Amino acid sequence: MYDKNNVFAKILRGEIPNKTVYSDDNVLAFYDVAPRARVHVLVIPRGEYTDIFDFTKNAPADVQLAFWNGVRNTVEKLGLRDNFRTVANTGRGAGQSVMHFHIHIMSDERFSEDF
Ligand code: DGP
Repeated sequence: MYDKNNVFAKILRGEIPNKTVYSDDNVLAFYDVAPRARVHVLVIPRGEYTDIFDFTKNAPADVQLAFWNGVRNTVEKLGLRDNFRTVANTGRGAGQSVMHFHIHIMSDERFSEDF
């Protein structure tokens, strides 16, 4: 069940400050407070969804489309067109610590040498 007191809900309500990268009616993207890459940004829907299962099962199709458009707009704004990773940790066991659906966008010069 969605907890309205999770930190991202507080960020969406303006109760906790954030460094915004991109914002629109459906999406907020902001820098991760504990970056694990040269660029580390989180993209979240404004609606109340706990994880990727909840979001893809219960969010209306237009909201889901708007979310992915927001992800792309964020990537374009960061200038990361061909050098980034996306991660959606799902469940405590997989390291999800904030139970509001979010996508990590991470980029580091080393990525191009990894593959
Ligand atoms: P996850 O482990 O996938 O649930 O990722 C949650 C991320 O949220 C984690 O990388 C740290 C970040 N985070 C937690 N609290 C805050 C906060 O108050 N502000 C910001 N900008 N990021 C936060």
